[in-house]
Amino acid sequence: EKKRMGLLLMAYGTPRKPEDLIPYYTHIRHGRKPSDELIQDLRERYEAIGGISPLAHITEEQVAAIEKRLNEVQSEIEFKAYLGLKHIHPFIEEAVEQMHLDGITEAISLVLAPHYSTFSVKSYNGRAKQKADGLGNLVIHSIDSWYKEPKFIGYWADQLKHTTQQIPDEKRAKTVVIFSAHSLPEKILQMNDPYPEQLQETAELIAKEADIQHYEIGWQSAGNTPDPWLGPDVQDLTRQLHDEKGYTSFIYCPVGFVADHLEVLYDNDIECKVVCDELGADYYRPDMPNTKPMFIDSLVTVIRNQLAQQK
Ligand code: FEC
Repeated sequence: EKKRMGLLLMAYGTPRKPEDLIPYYTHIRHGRKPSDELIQDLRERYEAIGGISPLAHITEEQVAAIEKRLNEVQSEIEFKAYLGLKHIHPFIEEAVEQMHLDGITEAISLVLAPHYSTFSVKSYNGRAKQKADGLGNLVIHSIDSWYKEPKFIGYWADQLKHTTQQIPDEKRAKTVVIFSAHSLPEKILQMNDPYPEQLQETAELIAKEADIQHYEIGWQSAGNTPDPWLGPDVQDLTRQLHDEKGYTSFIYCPVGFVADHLEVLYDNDIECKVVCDELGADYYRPDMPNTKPMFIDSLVTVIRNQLAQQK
């Protein structure tokens, strides 16, 4: 009999229907109900991208594709994938409970976000482990970050080569790539959080492989709270780079995310595009990884490397 193992894939989660929006937003805010104004603002952003985020189905497709590929490329272990979400059903804890009910005693966990932060990956993996410890007889081996995986870097490098080819020769010298991730409160810097460094390293690796001359790091989608967030914000950065360095073509690579969702379809494709239009600059945003085979393969490799390390 083949050995059976669980594969806990965790992601942010998104409202699946309009009624989910308030409980979802309240969960993100650690139980504090958002004001009517904040709710309206969020509702309008979802409406601007077509009413509801495509993230729900993309995440499910990613989970199915990873499970399928992982069971194709090796025959030693039969993996069963479970989806656990941070802010909506099925919650991380529910996924862990289901694994336990299915008789799984050993699992690997991976978050569908490449960089480690105490605010993101640490909390996902922490919640999974806490639930597993409570249930007993279930060991979870967590993967903390996977941004360095060469096929992941290769995915974005290929995208950038493709995008660059669409830019007329005479505009190439005035083209800049902005690599970005979700902003976090600045206080993570005092905690020695590796998040900013990991984004920087991701940018360097991709730029090197795609032979990019000009690139910068930016932060996006900062929260609506009074404390300071990591900057520069991608919109401010766009204006600054245009004014100070004369760039006229901007390529946005939101490498902290792996799917089409609100933070990309609104914060990049609408907000950054508006800034570019205002400046008379050209806007480009390569395709997100979603279920592209090279991306799915990159995660399958990460999982197999983790497995090899455990032996
Ligand atoms: O529905 C969709 O299509 C978008 C889903 C979505 C993703 C996502 C990724 C990350 N977030 C991270 C951190 C924070 C922090 C706050 C925060 C707030 C929001 C709000 C929405 C939202 N996030 Fe999110 N995030 C997504 C959606 N996020 C909606 C609330 C409205 C707003 O502020 O825009 C601030 C919480 C607070 O107020 O205290 C912090 C991080 C990621 C990337 C890593 C990951 O995917 O886990 C970090 C996708």
